[in-house]
Amino acid sequence: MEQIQQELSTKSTQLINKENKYGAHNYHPLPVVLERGEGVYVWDVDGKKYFDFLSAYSAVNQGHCHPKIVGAMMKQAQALTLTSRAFYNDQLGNYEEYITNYFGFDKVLPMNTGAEAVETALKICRKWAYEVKGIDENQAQIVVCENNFHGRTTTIISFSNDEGARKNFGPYTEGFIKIPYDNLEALEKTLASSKNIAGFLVEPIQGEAGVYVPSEGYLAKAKALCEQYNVLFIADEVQTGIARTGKLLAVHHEKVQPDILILGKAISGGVYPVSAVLANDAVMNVIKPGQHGSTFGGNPVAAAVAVAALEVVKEEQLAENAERLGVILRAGLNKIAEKNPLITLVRGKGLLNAIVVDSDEESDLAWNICLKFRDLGLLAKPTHGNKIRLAPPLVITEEQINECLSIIEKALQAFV
Ligand code: IF1
Repeated sequence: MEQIQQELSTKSTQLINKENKYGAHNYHPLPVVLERGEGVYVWDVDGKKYFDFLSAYSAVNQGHCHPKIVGAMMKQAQALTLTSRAFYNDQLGNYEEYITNYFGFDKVLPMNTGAEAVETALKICRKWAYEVKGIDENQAQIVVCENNFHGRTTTIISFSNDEGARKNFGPYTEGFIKIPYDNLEALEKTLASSKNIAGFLVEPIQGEAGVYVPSEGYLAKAKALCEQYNVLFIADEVQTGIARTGKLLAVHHEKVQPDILILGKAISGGVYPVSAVLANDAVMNVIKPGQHGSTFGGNPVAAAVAVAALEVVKEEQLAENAERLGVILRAGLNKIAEKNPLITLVRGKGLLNAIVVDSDEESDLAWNICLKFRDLGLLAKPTHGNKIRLAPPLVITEEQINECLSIIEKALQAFV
């Protein structure tokens, strides 16, 4: 473990060292120890206040510890937390009706984490391929994009091209074809190449890869190609969904309705693990009793929390806020970039943004910039070396955006 920054308090250092001693080393967190969150702010164990510009990777879109969502969790947690799906409960049906109407699908299959929802979507797609499209058993292929991030299970990392995510986790799951992102020619060529193509799994914006926004029209044309070749268009909106990019879903920027929609993270406002797979009956009804599920999937607390979290998105017009403030944030970042050569690119949609800093991917410049952000009261983290994701909770105000732009400008000055 590298030398922890000197300026950390004894309390922080002790807690970091405890994690290092007793916890698996599967993360490399920024050296800050948090103990409280409220709205756009988090506080460390020494009482220092920060703007949260990561939002737990777009899970706390509604702001930390939103009172309505926490209230829904506490109320349900004192009534009934878990029955398993061996029995019915009084929360699930209402949630299922609410979320299917909310996103415009016939049915939802409730799960817990984003990766579980992605796995669920892949299983539904394959089953549909054999039982509806008529592909020969075990021959189904699903098209995915290079530089994808869909989670950390063995099947999902099997189609990752990030060596760090897949090395020495083999043998890998078969049945996936990788094509370049934002490349319709490659997609059409692949769809036309075989009768065994079952689905196309895509992030409407590639988050982990560094907030890659595809060309205008890519998603709509990709969906049209999938229709033409009878292939399911599967949108992974775990990170881009729930108002993050300025629309309820990122695919809504192009008026696309996926065949399978994958949601997670901010469905619960970061209060509880909730994920969901939505589809219409022609696809979802391939799943019969006993063929898929999970102990906590659709539990009463998750159902109550998710309804509250989705209500907040509409009540507080979070998509509209993200759209408006994203424009202001990117304009401010571009203004800083005009004077500071360190920023080579600003990109994003709504309040899912990133700056690319002038260094190669191996450099620790972005990491050091994030340490400086931290010292000035803003928390962000690099993604893939030289990109810094800037994604505050969607409840942020214009005044707070401007305050954060000043912090970002001041921090970057220290590196020129
Ligand atoms: C971590 C990354 C982001 C996701 C998309 C599925 C999942 C994710 C588009 C799986 C999860 C999280 C995982 C989290 C950090 C974060 C992340 F850096 F790992 F890649 F956001 F970009 N589809 N993304 O972004 O959902 O199983 O995690 O609930 O620390 O691994 P999950």
